[in-house]
Amino acid sequence: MLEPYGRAEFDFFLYLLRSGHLKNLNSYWNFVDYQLVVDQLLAAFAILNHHAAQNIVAEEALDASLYTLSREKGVHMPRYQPVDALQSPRFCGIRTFARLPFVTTTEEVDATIIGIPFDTGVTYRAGARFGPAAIRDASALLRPYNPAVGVDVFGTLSVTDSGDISVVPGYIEDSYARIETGLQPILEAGIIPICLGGDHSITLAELRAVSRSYGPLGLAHFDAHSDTWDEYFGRKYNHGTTFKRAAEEGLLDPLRCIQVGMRGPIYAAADYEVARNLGFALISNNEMRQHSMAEVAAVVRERVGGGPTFLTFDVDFVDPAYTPGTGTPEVGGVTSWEALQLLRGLCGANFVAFDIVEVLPAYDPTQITALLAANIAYEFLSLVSYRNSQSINKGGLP
Ligand SMILES: [Mn+2]
Repeated sequence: MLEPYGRAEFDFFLYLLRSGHLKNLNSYWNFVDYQLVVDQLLAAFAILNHHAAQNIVAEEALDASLYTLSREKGVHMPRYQPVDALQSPRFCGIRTFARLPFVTTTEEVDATIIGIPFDTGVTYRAGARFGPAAIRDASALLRPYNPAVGVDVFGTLSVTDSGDISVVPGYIEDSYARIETGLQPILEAGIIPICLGGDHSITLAELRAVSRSYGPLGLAHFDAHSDTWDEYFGRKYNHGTTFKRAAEEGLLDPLRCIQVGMRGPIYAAADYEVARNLGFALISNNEMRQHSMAEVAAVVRERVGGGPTFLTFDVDFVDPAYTPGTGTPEVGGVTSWEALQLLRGLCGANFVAFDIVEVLPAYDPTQITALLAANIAYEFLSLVSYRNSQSINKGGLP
Protein backbone atom coordinates (compact mmCIF):
# COMPACT_ATOMS: atom_id res chain seq x y z
CA MET A 1 0.00 0.00 0.00
CA LEU A 2 2.97 2.31 0.44
CA GLU A 3 4.29 1.76 -3.04
CA PRO A 4 4.32 5.47 -3.97
CA TYR A 5 6.51 6.14 -0.96
CA GLY A 6 10.17 5.53 -0.24
CA ARG A 7 12.23 3.04 1.70
CA ALA A 8 12.00 5.04 4.93
CA GLU A 9 8.21 4.92 4.88
CA PHE A 10 8.32 1.21 4.17
CA ASP A 11 10.64 0.66 7.15
CA PHE A 12 8.32 2.70 9.26
CA PHE A 13 5.37 0.62 8.14
CA LEU A 14 7.27 -2.51 9.19
CA TYR A 15 7.98 -0.87 12.51
CA LEU A 16 4.26 -0.29 13.01
CA LEU A 17 3.56 -3.92 12.20
CA ARG A 18 6.13 -5.16 14.71
CA SER A 19 5.21 -2.76 17.48
CA GLY A 20 1.51 -3.44 17.38
CA HIS A 21 0.55 0.09 16.38
CA LEU A 22 -0.94 -1.25 13.20
CA LYS A 23 -3.91 -2.43 15.23
CA ASN A 24 -4.79 1.19 15.89
CA LEU A 25 -4.40 2.00 12.23
CA ASN A 26 -6.48 -1.01 11.27
CA SER A 27 -9.34 0.33 13.32
CA TYR A 28 -9.25 3.43 11.12
CA TRP A 29 -10.08 1.40 8.05
CA ASN A 30 -13.64 1.05 9.30
CA PHE A 31 -14.09 4.78 9.19
CA VAL A 32 -11.75 6.50 6.78
CA ASP A 33 -10.24 6.09 3.36
CA TYR A 34 -6.88 4.89 2.29
CA GLN A 35 -5.41 8.34 1.79
CA LEU A 36 -6.12 9.38 5.35
CA VAL A 37 -4.34 6.32 6.69
CA VAL A 38 -1.33 7.11 4.52
CA ASP A 39 -1.42 10.75 5.67
CA GLN A 40 -1.43 9.59 9.27
CA LEU A 41 1.41 7.20 8.66
CA LEU A 42 3.47 9.98 7.17
CA ALA A 43 2.61 12.48 9.87
CA ALA A 44 3.47 9.94 12.53
CA PHE A 45 6.63 9.13 10.63
CA ALA A 46 7.69 12.77 10.72
CA ILE A 47 7.29 12.80 14.49
CA LEU A 48 9.17 9.54 14.83
CA ASN A 49 12.01 10.96 12.73
CA HIS A 50 12.05 14.01 14.93
CA HIS A 51 12.74 11.81 17.91
CA ALA A 52 15.52 10.16 15.94
CA ALA A 53 15.16 6.66 17.33
CA GLN A 54 12.63 3.88 17.77
CA ASN A 55 12.68 4.17 21.53
CA ILE A 56 10.07 4.57 24.23
CA VAL A 57 9.89 8.32 23.82
CA ALA A 58 9.22 7.88 20.12
CA GLU A 59 6.53 5.28 20.82
CA GLU A 60 4.77 7.59 23.22
CA ALA A 61 5.01 10.41 20.70
CA LEU A 62 3.64 8.11 18.03
CA ASP A 63 0.70 7.09 20.22
CA ALA A 64 -0.03 10.70 21.03
CA SER A 65 0.26 11.81 17.41
CA LEU A 66 -2.04 9.09 16.16
CA TYR A 67 -4.52 9.95 18.84
CA THR A 68 -4.39 13.68 18.11
CA LEU A 69 -4.73 13.06 14.40
CA SER A 70 -7.69 10.77 14.94
CA ARG A 71 -9.41 13.52 16.93
CA GLU A 72 -8.65 16.16 14.32
CA LYS A 73 -10.06 13.96 11.59
CA GLY A 74 -13.13 13.16 13.65
CA VAL A 75 -12.25 9.48 13.96
CA HIS A 76 -13.07 7.84 17.25
CA MET A 77 -10.09 6.03 18.71
CA PRO A 78 -10.01 5.31 22.44
CA ARG A 79 -6.96 6.92 24.02
CA TYR A 80 -6.19 3.98 26.32
CA GLN A 81 -6.47 0.41 25.06
CA PRO A 82 -5.05 -2.98 26.07
CA VAL A 83 -1.88 -4.47 24.65
CA ASP A 84 -2.81 -6.45 21.52
CA ALA A 85 -2.57 -10.20 22.23
CA LEU A 86 -2.18 -10.83 18.50
CA GLN A 87 1.14 -8.99 18.73
CA SER A 88 2.37 -9.76 22.23
CA PRO A 89 1.62 -13.03 24.10
CA ARG A 90 -0.84 -12.71 26.98
CA PHE A 91 1.68 -13.94 29.55
CA CYS A 92 4.09 -11.09 28.75
CA GLY A 93 4.22 -7.80 30.59
CA ILE A 94 3.31 -6.57 34.05
CA ARG A 95 -0.22 -7.55 35.06
CA THR A 96 -2.84 -4.86 34.83
CA PHE A 97 -6.53 -5.51 34.23
CA ALA A 98 -6.93 -6.86 30.67
CA ARG A 99 -3.39 -5.58 29.93
CA LEU A 100 -4.62 -1.99 30.00
CA PRO A 101 -2.19 0.88 30.57
CA PHE A 102 -1.45 1.60 34.25
CA VAL A 103 -1.95 5.36 34.30
CA THR A 104 -3.59 7.63 36.84
CA THR A 105 -4.64 10.45 34.53
CA THR A 106 -8.27 11.57 34.49
CA GLU A 107 -8.09 12.94 30.95
CA GLU A 108 -9.51 11.10 27.94
CA VAL A 109 -10.67 8.18 30.10
CA ASP A 110 -14.18 6.67 29.97
CA ALA A 111 -13.79 4.02 32.66
CA THR A 112 -11.05 2.89 35.01
CA ILE A 113 -10.29 -0.26 36.96
CA ILE A 114 -9.26 0.33 40.55
CA GLY A 115 -8.28 -2.25 43.15
CA ILE A 116 -9.42 -1.94 46.78
CA PRO A 117 -7.47 -4.66 48.60
CA PHE A 118 -9.21 -4.39 51.96
CA ASP A 119 -10.40 -7.51 53.78
CA THR A 120 -10.59 -6.80 57.48
CA GLY A 121 -14.32 -6.12 57.26
CA VAL A 122 -14.97 -9.86 57.01
CA THR A 123 -16.82 -11.97 59.55
CA TYR A 124 -15.44 -15.36 58.46
CA ARG A 125 -12.59 -16.16 56.03
CA ALA A 126 -10.01 -13.43 55.42
CA GLY A 127 -7.75 -12.96 52.38
CA ALA A 128 -9.75 -10.98 49.82
CA ARG A 129 -7.00 -8.33 50.01
CA PHE A 130 -5.38 -10.44 47.31
CA GLY A 131 -8.54 -10.37 45.17
CA PRO A 132 -7.54 -7.46 42.89
CA ALA A 133 -4.21 -9.10 41.99
CA ALA A 134 -5.90 -12.46 41.26
CA ILE A 135 -8.58 -10.81 39.10
CA ARG A 136 -5.95 -8.88 37.15
CA ASP A 137 -3.98 -12.10 36.65
CA ALA A 138 -7.04 -13.93 35.28
CA SER A 139 -8.04 -10.94 33.12
CA ALA A 140 -5.11 -11.46 30.74
CA LEU A 141 -7.42 -13.78 28.78
CA LEU A 142 -10.00 -11.13 27.92
CA ARG A 143 -10.41 -10.03 24.30
CA PRO A 144 -11.72 -6.70 22.96
CA TYR A 145 -15.04 -7.76 21.40
CA ASN A 146 -18.04 -9.07 23.38
CA PRO A 147 -20.17 -10.99 20.86
CA ALA A 148 -22.94 -11.76 23.40
CA VAL A 149 -23.65 -8.04 23.83
CA GLY A 150 -22.49 -7.02 20.36
CA VAL A 151 -20.05 -4.36 21.53
CA ASP A 152 -16.39 -3.66 20.75
CA VAL A 153 -15.53 -2.95 24.38
CA PHE A 154 -11.96 -1.70 24.00
CA GLY A 155 -12.56 -0.34 20.49
CA THR A 156 -15.17 2.06 21.87
CA LEU A 157 -14.03 2.82 25.41
CA SER A 158 -10.83 4.38 26.66
CA VAL A 159 -10.05 2.36 29.78
CA THR A 160 -7.17 2.52 32.23
CA ASP A 161 -6.02 0.54 35.24
CA SER A 162 -5.58 3.05 38.07
CA GLY A 163 -3.81 0.57 40.34
CA ASP A 164 -4.90 0.07 43.95
CA ILE A 165 -6.09 2.38 46.69
CA SER A 166 -3.73 2.18 49.68
CA VAL A 167 -6.04 0.98 52.43
CA VAL A 168 -5.14 0.63 56.12
CA PRO A 169 -5.38 -3.07 57.03
CA GLY A 170 -7.36 -3.58 60.23
CA TYR A 171 -8.73 -0.02 60.30
CA ILE A 172 -12.02 0.13 58.47
CA GLU A 173 -12.92 3.79 58.97
CA ASP A 174 -9.42 4.97 58.01
CA SER A 175 -9.70 2.80 54.92
CA TYR A 176 -13.13 4.24 54.11
CA ALA A 177 -11.61 7.73 54.14
CA ARG A 178 -8.85 6.63 51.78
CA ILE A 179 -11.30 4.92 49.43
CA GLU A 180 -13.47 8.07 49.28
CA THR A 181 -10.44 10.27 48.66
CA GLY A 182 -9.11 7.89 46.03
CA LEU A 183 -12.36 7.74 44.07
CA GLN A 184 -13.19 11.44 44.24
CA PRO A 185 -11.02 12.73 41.34
CA ILE A 186 -12.13 9.83 39.15
CA LEU A 187 -15.80 10.62 39.78
CA GLU A 188 -15.34 14.37 39.42
CA ALA A 189 -13.85 13.75 35.98
CA GLY A 190 -17.00 11.81 35.01
CA ILE A 191 -15.07 8.54 34.73
CA ILE A 192 -16.88 5.31 35.58
CA PRO A 193 -15.00 3.43 38.31
CA ILE A 194 -14.94 -0.36 38.30
CA CYS A 195 -13.68 -1.41 41.71
CA LEU A 196 -12.13 -4.80 42.44
CA GLY A 197 -12.49 -5.96 46.06
CA GLY A 198 -11.71 -6.61 48.69
CA ASP A 199 -14.57 -7.63 50.97
CA HIS A 200 -18.05 -6.14 50.70
CA SER A 201 -17.44 -3.57 53.44
CA ILE A 202 -15.63 -1.39 50.87
CA THR A 203 -18.88 -0.72 49.01
CA LEU A 204 -20.09 1.67 51.73
CA ALA A 205 -17.13 3.98 51.07
CA GLU A 206 -17.65 3.68 47.32
CA LEU A 207 -21.33 4.59 47.73
CA ARG A 208 -20.38 7.62 49.83
CA ALA A 209 -18.04 8.83 47.09
CA VAL A 210 -20.37 8.07 44.18
CA SER A 211 -23.46 9.60 45.82
CA ARG A 212 -21.50 12.80 46.46
CA SER A 213 -21.22 13.17 42.66
CA TYR A 214 -24.64 11.85 41.64
CA GLY A 215 -26.97 12.17 44.65
CA PRO A 216 -28.90 9.22 46.12
CA LEU A 217 -28.26 6.18 43.97
CA GLY A 218 -30.20 3.27 42.59
CA LEU A 219 -28.67 -0.08 43.53
CA ALA A 220 -28.50 -3.38 41.67
CA HIS A 221 -27.06 -5.79 44.25
CA PHE A 222 -26.26 -9.43 43.39
CA ASP A 223 -25.27 -11.51 46.39
CA ALA A 224 -26.15 -14.58 48.45
CA HIS A 225 -26.50 -12.17 51.38
CA SER A 226 -28.53 -9.02 51.87
CA ASP A 227 -25.76 -7.42 54.00
CA THR A 228 -28.38 -5.44 55.90
CA TRP A 229 -27.66 -6.74 59.39
CA ASP A 230 -27.41 -4.02 62.00
CA GLU A 231 -24.13 -5.08 63.54
CA TYR A 232 -21.65 -7.90 64.03
CA PHE A 233 -19.81 -8.39 67.34
CA GLY A 234 -21.24 -5.06 68.50
CA ARG A 235 -19.67 -3.24 65.55
CA LYS A 236 -21.51 -1.20 62.92
CA TYR A 237 -19.05 -1.38 60.02
CA ASN A 238 -18.21 -4.69 58.36
CA HIS A 239 -19.13 -6.62 55.24
CA GLY A 240 -22.49 -7.77 56.66
CA THR A 241 -23.91 -4.30 57.42
CA THR A 242 -22.97 -2.33 54.30
CA PHE A 243 -26.39 -1.67 52.82
CA LYS A 244 -28.15 -0.89 56.09
CA ARG A 245 -25.53 1.79 56.76
CA ALA A 246 -25.80 3.06 53.18
CA ALA A 247 -29.58 3.44 53.51
CA GLU A 248 -29.25 5.14 56.92
CA GLU A 249 -26.70 7.58 55.51
CA GLY A 250 -29.07 8.55 52.67
CA LEU A 251 -26.65 7.35 49.97
CA LEU A 252 -29.38 5.33 48.26
CA ASP A 253 -32.80 5.95 46.78
CA PRO A 254 -34.47 2.85 48.29
CA LEU A 255 -37.29 2.85 45.74
CA ARG A 256 -34.63 2.27 43.06
CA CYS A 257 -32.74 -0.41 45.03
CA ILE A 258 -33.00 -4.14 44.48
CA GLN A 259 -31.15 -7.07 46.02
CA VAL A 260 -31.08 -10.37 44.15
CA GLY A 261 -30.03 -13.93 44.98
CA MET A 262 -30.24 -14.14 48.76
CA ARG A 263 -30.02 -17.73 50.02
CA GLY A 264 -28.66 -19.98 52.72
CA PRO A 265 -29.44 -20.04 56.43
CA ILE A 266 -30.13 -16.69 58.09
CA TYR A 267 -30.36 -15.66 61.76
CA ALA A 268 -34.13 -15.14 61.90
CA ALA A 269 -37.22 -15.36 59.71
CA ALA A 270 -37.42 -11.58 59.67
CA ASP A 271 -33.89 -10.97 58.30
CA TYR A 272 -35.05 -10.28 54.75
CA GLU A 273 -37.77 -8.00 56.12
CA VAL A 274 -35.02 -5.69 57.36
CA ALA A 275 -34.07 -5.00 53.73
CA ARG A 276 -37.69 -4.58 52.69
CA ASN A 277 -38.29 -2.24 55.64
CA LEU A 278 -35.41 -0.10 54.39
CA GLY A 279 -37.48 0.25 51.22
CA PHE A 280 -35.42 -2.13 49.07
CA ALA A 281 -36.89 -4.77 46.78
CA LEU A 282 -35.45 -8.22 47.51
CA ILE A 283 -35.63 -11.27 45.25
CA SER A 284 -34.41 -14.37 47.06
CA ASN A 285 -32.60 -17.11 45.18
CA ASN A 286 -35.69 -19.33 45.48
CA GLU A 287 -37.91 -16.66 43.95
CA MET A 288 -35.36 -15.93 41.25
CA ARG A 289 -35.16 -19.57 40.20
CA GLN A 290 -38.86 -19.56 39.27
CA HIS A 291 -37.99 -17.27 36.34
CA SER A 292 -35.58 -16.95 33.44
CA MET A 293 -32.56 -14.73 33.88
CA ALA A 294 -33.99 -12.39 31.23
CA GLU A 295 -37.16 -11.99 33.30
CA VAL A 296 -35.17 -11.30 36.47
CA ALA A 297 -33.04 -8.77 34.60
CA ALA A 298 -36.18 -7.02 33.37
CA VAL A 299 -37.40 -6.67 36.97
CA VAL A 300 -34.05 -5.17 37.98
CA ARG A 301 -34.09 -2.75 35.02
CA GLU A 302 -37.61 -1.65 35.89
CA ARG A 303 -36.67 -1.11 39.53
CA VAL A 304 -33.51 0.95 38.97
CA GLY A 305 -35.13 3.03 36.19
CA GLY A 306 -33.11 5.63 34.31
CA GLY A 307 -31.39 7.36 37.23
CA PRO A 308 -27.76 6.94 38.26
CA THR A 309 -27.27 3.44 39.60
CA PHE A 310 -24.53 1.50 41.37
CA LEU A 311 -24.03 -2.17 40.45
CA THR A 312 -22.43 -4.31 43.15
CA PHE A 313 -21.67 -7.98 42.59
CA ASP A 314 -20.54 -10.36 45.34
CA VAL A 315 -19.04 -13.46 43.71
CA ASP A 316 -20.87 -15.61 46.27
CA PHE A 317 -24.04 -14.81 44.27
CA VAL A 318 -22.79 -17.64 42.04
CA ASP A 319 -22.71 -21.25 43.26
CA PRO A 320 -19.47 -22.18 45.06
CA ALA A 321 -18.95 -24.86 42.40
CA TYR A 322 -18.00 -21.89 40.19
CA THR A 323 -16.75 -19.49 42.87
CA PRO A 324 -15.09 -21.51 45.64
CA GLY A 325 -12.66 -18.70 46.33
CA THR A 326 -14.83 -16.48 48.50
CA GLY A 327 -15.33 -15.56 52.13
CA THR A 328 -18.82 -16.83 52.98
CA PRO A 329 -19.88 -19.42 50.37
CA GLU A 330 -23.51 -20.59 50.20
CA VAL A 331 -24.57 -23.68 48.25
CA GLY A 332 -27.37 -23.65 45.67
CA GLY A 333 -26.48 -20.57 43.64
CA VAL A 334 -26.62 -19.91 39.91
CA THR A 335 -24.10 -21.04 37.32
CA SER A 336 -21.50 -18.72 35.84
CA TRP A 337 -23.46 -18.68 32.56
CA GLU A 338 -26.66 -17.63 34.33
CA ALA A 339 -24.79 -14.84 36.10
CA LEU A 340 -23.50 -13.54 32.76
CA GLN A 341 -26.99 -13.78 31.23
CA LEU A 342 -28.42 -11.77 34.08
CA LEU A 343 -25.83 -9.01 33.67
CA ARG A 344 -26.34 -8.89 29.90
CA GLY A 345 -30.05 -8.39 30.50
CA LEU A 346 -29.24 -5.07 32.20
CA CYS A 347 -28.11 -3.34 28.98
CA GLY A 348 -29.38 0.22 28.84
CA ALA A 349 -29.48 0.93 32.59
CA ASN A 350 -27.62 4.03 33.77
CA PHE A 351 -24.77 2.49 35.76
CA VAL A 352 -22.32 5.09 37.03
CA ALA A 353 -20.10 2.81 39.14
CA PHE A 354 -19.50 -0.90 39.64
CA ASP A 355 -17.75 -3.28 41.96
CA ILE A 356 -16.97 -6.98 42.08
CA VAL A 357 -16.13 -8.14 45.58
CA GLU A 358 -15.23 -11.06 47.86
CA VAL A 359 -12.74 -12.89 45.63
CA LEU A 360 -10.49 -14.81 48.02
CA PRO A 361 -7.60 -16.36 46.08
CA ALA A 362 -6.33 -18.63 48.88
CA TYR A 363 -9.52 -20.72 48.53
CA ASP A 364 -9.42 -20.59 44.74
CA PRO A 365 -6.90 -23.30 43.81
CA THR A 366 -7.78 -23.40 40.10
CA GLN A 367 -8.36 -19.62 39.85
CA ILE A 368 -11.89 -20.12 38.49
CA THR A 369 -13.36 -17.57 40.89
CA ALA A 370 -10.90 -14.93 39.75
CA LEU A 371 -11.52 -15.87 36.12
CA LEU A 372 -15.27 -15.36 36.54
CA ALA A 373 -14.70 -12.10 38.42
CA ALA A 374 -12.50 -10.83 35.57
CA ASN A 375 -15.24 -11.70 33.09
CA ILE A 376 -17.87 -10.03 35.25
CA ALA A 377 -15.79 -6.83 35.30
CA TYR A 378 -15.59 -7.18 31.50
CA GLU A 379 -19.41 -7.42 31.39
CA PHE A 380 -19.52 -4.19 33.41
CA LEU A 381 -17.39 -2.53 30.72
CA SER A 382 -19.69 -4.04 28.10
CA LEU A 383 -22.69 -2.40 29.80
CA VAL A 384 -20.90 0.95 29.66
CA SER A 385 -19.92 0.42 26.02
CA TYR A 386 -23.49 -0.56 25.13
CA ARG A 387 -24.99 2.46 26.84
CA ASN A 388 -22.48 4.83 25.19
CA SER A 389 -23.28 3.37 21.76
CA GLN A 390 -27.00 3.85 22.38
CA SER A 391 -26.39 7.46 23.45
CA ILE A 392 -24.32 8.16 20.32
CA ASN A 393 -27.04 6.69 18.14
CA LYS A 394 -29.48 9.04 19.80
CA GLY A 395 -27.25 11.98 18.92
CA GLY A 396 -24.52 12.42 21.48
CA LEU A 397 -23.54 11.50 24.97
CA PRO A 398 -25.80 12.81 27.76
MN1 LIG B 1 -22.20 -12.18 50.13
